[in-house]
Amino acid sequence: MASKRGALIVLEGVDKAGKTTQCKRLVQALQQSGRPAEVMRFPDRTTTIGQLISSYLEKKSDLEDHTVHLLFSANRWELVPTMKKKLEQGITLVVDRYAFSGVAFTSAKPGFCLDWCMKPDVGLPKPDLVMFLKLSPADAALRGQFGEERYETSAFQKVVQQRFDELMKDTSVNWQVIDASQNIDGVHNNIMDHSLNAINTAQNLPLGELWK
Ligand code: FDM
Repeated sequence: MASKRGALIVLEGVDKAGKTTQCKRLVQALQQSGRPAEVMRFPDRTTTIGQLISSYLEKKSDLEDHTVHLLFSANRWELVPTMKKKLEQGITLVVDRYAFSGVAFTSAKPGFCLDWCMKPDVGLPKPDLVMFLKLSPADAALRGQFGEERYETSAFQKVVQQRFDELMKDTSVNWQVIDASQNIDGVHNNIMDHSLNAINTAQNLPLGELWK
């Protein structure tokens, strides 16, 4: 009998919602309970494509808006063979941002629609669970200043949130909204509950294809 596959779990959310902290906490908790798990993040800045993206985000280079959108997508596609292999080996992947950030951020720019932005990511491995860490702009402001990278302004993040709201209407994706204004442990417990459910369900199902 083939061994059971791992689950593909994605964390999304606006800046300052605590995605990166919660991804690490989740992977640690899964490992401690005897479930193989690894963290991944997009953009993956370590690849050649990732380095182009990183330099763009750090404002060290400029790239045309369509071009950078396609690079973000290519950065996911180049990791797909690795992701599939790990999932087949029974490893649960906890992913910090995925195609949903890709669509929300580019479509927040003038002249871009959701539909065009989604196209390059159609057919990517479909997450078994996408948790959206929701934080009001007021609570985000209490957590300190935005950083220096591109997109880190409250006006842009507001439009990004609206685009995420549009994406969350899609019932073909298993969206769960998490109240990120709770303390770190409270958020973690919520995330752990949803993840254990997803892991149990996913092990008996084939991996899906996103937006197909
Ligand atoms: N981002 C992230 C995009 O614009 N498109 C994408 O496809 C992805 C995955 O890059 F501002 C944006 C979102 C964020 C930045 O920041 C990455 P972090 O701090 O590395 O998550």
